[in-house]
Amino acid sequence: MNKLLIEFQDHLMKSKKVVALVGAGLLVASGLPTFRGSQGLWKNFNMIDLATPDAFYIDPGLVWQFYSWRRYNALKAKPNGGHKALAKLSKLENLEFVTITQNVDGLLIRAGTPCDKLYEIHGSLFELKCTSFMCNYVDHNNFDHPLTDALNDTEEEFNKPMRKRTLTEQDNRLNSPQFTPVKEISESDLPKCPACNELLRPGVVWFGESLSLQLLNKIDDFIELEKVDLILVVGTSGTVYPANSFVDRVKFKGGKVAIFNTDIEEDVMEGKHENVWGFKGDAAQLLPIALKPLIGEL
Ligand code: BV8
Ligand code: ZN
Repeated sequence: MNKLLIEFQDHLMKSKKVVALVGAGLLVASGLPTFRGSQGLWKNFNMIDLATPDAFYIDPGLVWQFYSWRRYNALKAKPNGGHKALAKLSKLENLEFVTITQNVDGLLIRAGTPCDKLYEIHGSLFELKCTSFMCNYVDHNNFDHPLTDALNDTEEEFNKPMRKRTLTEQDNRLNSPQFTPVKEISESDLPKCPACNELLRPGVVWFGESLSLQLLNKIDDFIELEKVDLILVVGTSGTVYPANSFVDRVKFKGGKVAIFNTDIEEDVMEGKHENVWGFKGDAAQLLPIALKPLIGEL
């Protein structure tokens, strides 16, 4: 077991207050894509271009097909070892621990994380809310698929798998995965509010939208009132604000940082950053090992 891991586990055992900041890297082992890097695409669209109010305003049918595909795949996905390790940590009596997740797929809840220990700061794919300013209809746990007939066959990003036949060279060239073209869906065929019949939207926070102030206040209290001894930074590129600001705030108040990521800077790996550990690899594999002294076997 390497020296840095033992050092980390020593600190973990002595910690009274821990927070985790989770990103899309934790989803990879469950078969869900990250936002950046090669997987940040859906059909030929950049995911972060679709996760905006403008995209929804301009073409709600396109954005609903994207979210219908996300909902379907998140429902099909299973929590992995990383989700289960964090869920187990959040159930320990003698440790104050909360998870801040940027992910919207609900896998941490399905892994057993108590709701009062989980801050889903970017919302949830399974929350639907009305777009009308005059209406406050929200459906918090909607797992229906498809949400409307027009949104069926949004399960696959590519064409249905071709029937099996020996592929010639020519076929291969022709057979690069073709996107099922995005359908034109009129607003009347999209999910509607049962209270006022206006258009429903996914209950996620889009780029340019503010996060729930209530959640931000809870996170502020957790980080500011009493010192956090350790922040676990799991599978996040740290590009999105304000999520990325929590790490510096914990560090600023004397907390230590443990990064679990397939992509870690060399000098962090070599322990050259004071109070920062870097563990390179799949978070789904690393977390059960790193947290074992507290959570035991999964
Ligand atoms: C706000 C929900 C203010 C939707 C998401 C210019 C500069 C700086 C900031 C800004 C700017 N312009 C705009 C901003 C602010 C903007 C922002 O930060 N933009 C970024 C792109 C620059 N932020 C906002 O708009 C936020 N709101 O600031 O409001 C305001 C105040 C008042 C009034 C109005 C406005 C709202 C941001 C929320 C956006 N919504 N998701 C949806 O999911 O569809 S964010 C989206 O990206 C996902 O939630 C995702 O989780 C998140 C962050 O990405 P990561 O989780 O880090 O994932 P990523 O793919 O980036 O990285 C994966 C990582 O995992 C990598 O590091 C990789 O190495 C690693 N990895 C891969 N495999 C593994 C692994 N690690 C471990 N194991 C593996 N197997
Ligand atoms: Zn409504």
